[in-house]
Amino acid sequence: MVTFNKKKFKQLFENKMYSIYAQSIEEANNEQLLTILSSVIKDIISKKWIETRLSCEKEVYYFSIEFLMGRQLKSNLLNLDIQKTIKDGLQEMGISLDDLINAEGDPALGNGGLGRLAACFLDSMASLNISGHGYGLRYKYGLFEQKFVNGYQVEVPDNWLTQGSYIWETVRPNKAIVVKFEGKVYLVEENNKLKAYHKNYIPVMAIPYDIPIIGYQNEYINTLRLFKSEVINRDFGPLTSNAKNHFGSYEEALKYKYYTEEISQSLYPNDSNYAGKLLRLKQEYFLVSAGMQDIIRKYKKSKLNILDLSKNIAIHINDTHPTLCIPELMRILIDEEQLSWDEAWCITKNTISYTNHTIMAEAMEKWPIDMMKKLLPRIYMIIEEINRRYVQNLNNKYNDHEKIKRMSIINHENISMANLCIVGSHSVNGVAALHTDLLKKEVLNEFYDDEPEKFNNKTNGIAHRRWVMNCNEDLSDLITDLIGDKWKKDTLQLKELEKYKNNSQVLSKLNNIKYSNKKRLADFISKEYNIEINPNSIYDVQIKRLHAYKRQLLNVLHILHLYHELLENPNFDMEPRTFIFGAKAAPGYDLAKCIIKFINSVANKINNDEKIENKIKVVFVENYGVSLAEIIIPAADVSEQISTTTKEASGTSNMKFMMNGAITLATLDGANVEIYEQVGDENIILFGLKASQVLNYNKYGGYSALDLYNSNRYIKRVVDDLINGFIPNMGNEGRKIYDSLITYNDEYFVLRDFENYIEAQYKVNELYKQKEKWNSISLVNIANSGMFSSDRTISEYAKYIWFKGVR
Ligand code: 73E
Repeated sequence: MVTFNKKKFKQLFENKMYSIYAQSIEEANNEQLLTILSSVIKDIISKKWIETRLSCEKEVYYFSIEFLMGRQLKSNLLNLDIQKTIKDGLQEMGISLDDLINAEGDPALGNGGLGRLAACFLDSMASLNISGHGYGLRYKYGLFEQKFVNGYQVEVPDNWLTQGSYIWETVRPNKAIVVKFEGKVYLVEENNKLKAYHKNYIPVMAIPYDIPIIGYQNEYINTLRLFKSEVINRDFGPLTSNAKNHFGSYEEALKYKYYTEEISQSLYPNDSNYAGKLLRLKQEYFLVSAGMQDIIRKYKKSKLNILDLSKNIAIHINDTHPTLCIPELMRILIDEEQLSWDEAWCITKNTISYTNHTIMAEAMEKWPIDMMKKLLPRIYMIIEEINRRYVQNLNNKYNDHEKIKRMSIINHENISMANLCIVGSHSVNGVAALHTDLLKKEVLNEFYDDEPEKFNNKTNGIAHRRWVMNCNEDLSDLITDLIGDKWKKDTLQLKELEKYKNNSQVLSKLNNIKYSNKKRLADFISKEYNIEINPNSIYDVQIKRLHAYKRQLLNVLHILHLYHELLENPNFDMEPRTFIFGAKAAPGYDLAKCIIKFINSVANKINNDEKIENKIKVVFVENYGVSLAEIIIPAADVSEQISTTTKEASGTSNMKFMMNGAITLATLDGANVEIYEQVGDENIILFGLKASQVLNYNKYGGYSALDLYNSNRYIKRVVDDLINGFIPNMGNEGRKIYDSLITYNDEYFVLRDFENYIEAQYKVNELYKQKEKWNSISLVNIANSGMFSSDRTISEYAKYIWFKGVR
């Protein structure tokens, strides 16, 4: 696409090296070479980037408190279609492209699925020629780096901006925006209208850092804009008259500097949990206000009518973290654009759409009224008025005081962000069919009954370019050899692969690719962890955040079960297995940390027990993240998707594994249900309680973990291992886990599903013995994974939410 060749590239590269570092290429280290390469690429794309920014189609803005982007170099080269030119050019200068690809840092500005989804969506929007841009925060510290010390998780700060800057970003101080916190709001009547004056606020500067998002071979480049918080004037110059003078003294000045910089200092390390901290609310408003003001400023420059905002712009909020987009847009339209309440409300609702990602009660954001009032006085007034009108409307419809209390945005001492989102947007979607069903029928049922037309499902998807084409090049080439390359832009074409499901030659090629990916991972694990694993063993993988509902505990209890079987009966028939875990626990999540210690201790015992002749190996990779996923997933045979049914809204690693040919071992939870629908009974291994059974237990009780423990000797055997000293080198972690199962009656039904899980695992074992059948199932999974591309997901968002009636 770009008119440029190897010779020109080398010239550009050399010149850049001189102008930036004033040194020869030979003297540069990998970090510098990478900086130069990214800078050359930014030069190449700059014209196209500007052109995309000036496009005049309807624009989408995706607000997310997390973007888990992963490394960018390889993906950018693929999307620009310049890998070969760059690789050869570098080689002639004595530089290895692969070394540079691996030298790139992996920005961890997200916790897990939610942040990674946002990154996949950016990739798909650009690749589908949608003018869709991300707004997020430029955290100085991303998700902590995980280390294991004696099997315990230890958190180390993730100082990812080692150079002070990120190679793909462009800072735009000229586009900085002021965000106002605290102070007092005065309502003054002027010309029969109430006007709001915000005085004595604390101003915080939002500095935009732009990252190009390059579409797949379509010359389309969008922007991820991340804001950094700073003092209002870098030189501490005079403030505007409205702002409180915070630098009366040196001490005050430093306090103010701390106040501002703290906001984008670090990512909250919680996944599916809500902490309720003031700083988090500051982060949320900072993101929202900076982004919203930026959008409106640009919109006004374009001279379009503000009353037509929703025709030209769609704003999407990724979970409730950016909910304040709703009152912030109201504030701008009323206070700054002088629109009436009704006009502003209509525009706001028609512009904003919302995705719900979880039904877990502990993740639901509720902000104390007092906190909101003090931090964001004008925003609080607006929320109050939204609520007053909404409750009035409900009162006209329903004669049920309790119901109205449950539905109102403000109740007791709190503001419910989910309720505000539903009321203030035109679309509410879940992230998998089952999840959306639960929203409609259970969690948000009263809202659904009230406004059914708002609710819809958009099953998640993944960027197949990163998760197959880039991380599994051999598989990608095989697919292209078999069915041509149309699948790269239309993954439903993968279905064509199914005709090879009985073709031994193709299946053998697939097998060889899996084997070489497994070998690559074995080499990596040997080098990094000094553990030797057998590439002919079954690679059984569970990689995701550590959470009780995801049930890594079920997995490790099954490993113990196998271990006992092997010890008791040396002829016990099992294929060699390598169990691979990767998971970070939130630093304050005690039970999760106990489970990490337990898995590490089990690994240590089993890996060093010669009696079992290497039949089982357990590897817990340290510091799991995007880059590790990229080498683990292509090597996986079994994809562990074993959450307690109803708890995992969708899951997305399940889709990545499937596209790479792993066989799913799953409960019928989240998007596993849809994977099952795609492949059918023969090509997935299911177990565990159904959603209706879990809901019944939750509503009516009737489950006793203790009874199960007492009546099932296999259950008793592994549960006792938690406390009887069988696993050495444990503190009281075993006891805590034991209590969660027995004393607190096993909230996530680990023991209830245990036997069924063992049976399912036995099926895995038996199937693997029939290697050709296994490979055939693997192929069928790849062939039916097309619907799980985020291109499909984004097309649906575009068609049914963002461009409804426009395109
Ligand atoms: O099931 C996943 C889902 O695949 C869900 O748990 C996750 O979102 C993924 C993408 O849709 C999720 N993360 C959060 N809530 N749901 C969350 C909550 C609070 C802070 C950070 C993330």
